[in-house]
Amino acid sequence: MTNVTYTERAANFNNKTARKLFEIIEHKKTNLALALDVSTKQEFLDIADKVGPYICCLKTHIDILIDFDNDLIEQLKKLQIKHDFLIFEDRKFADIGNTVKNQYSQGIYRIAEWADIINAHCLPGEGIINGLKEIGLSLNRGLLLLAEMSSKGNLITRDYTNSTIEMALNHKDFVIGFIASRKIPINNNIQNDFIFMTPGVGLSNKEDGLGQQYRTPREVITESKSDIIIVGRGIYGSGKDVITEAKRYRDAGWNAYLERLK
Ligand code: 5FU
Repeated sequence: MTNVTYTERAANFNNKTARKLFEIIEHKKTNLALALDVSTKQEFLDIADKVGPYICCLKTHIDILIDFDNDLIEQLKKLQIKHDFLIFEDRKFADIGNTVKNQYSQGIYRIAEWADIINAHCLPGEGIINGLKEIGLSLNRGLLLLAEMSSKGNLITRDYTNSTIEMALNHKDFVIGFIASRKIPINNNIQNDFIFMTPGVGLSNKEDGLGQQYRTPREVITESKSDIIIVGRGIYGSGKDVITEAKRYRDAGWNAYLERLK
């Protein structure tokens, strides 16, 4: 089944963050996540405020910021309330359970305190999910597993993807979905119980010269049936007005979804 609405999908989840994400998508009519990979606090907050009305989720790489401080998080939380979006720290945890648990909750970033969603590679084994879950589950956070990547020549194989899905099935309370290029079929339509978020989305370029590969919102949402497009430089990297570009991707993503529903 591919013509299920976002609202209908929300009912498949017990996880509060997943339900909230679908609510926001339907309410704001946007399946666009902004990947805000800029290096100063001022630029970060400025773009987040401008683009906030058009996104369901703001994806961060908090360690890119050269002037990170606790005030940034306070300001970000205010923008989150003002514009109603979830925050996804794209930390890509990839270590043993005990280490990721500390990386998630401690250090200068204290990611668990402000990120609704985080992600992880399953390479180390299931302990990575257990470690993150010890911190995140009671906070109603959600975890995405990296089932596929957008970059050219990445080493993820079909078997690796399948093993990642197996691990997700054991932790449906905390694992809310996947980073993947498509909605990956799982037996008994279980794929509808997971959110699929896809990076490597662009309307102008096909690649970035450093391995990133871009597909259009239509390819990702209509053809590959993913749920959410993640767009970074397509919005803030062209020198054009970020609001205009955000609306362009919002419209392209939503129209691609409506086309899929037909
Ligand atoms: F897991 C992944 C992946 O497979 N590809 C990605 O591009 C994550 N990303 C992130 O999405 C990457 O780290 C960037 O933050 C973002 C894409 O940004 P772009 O500017 O749209 O290329």
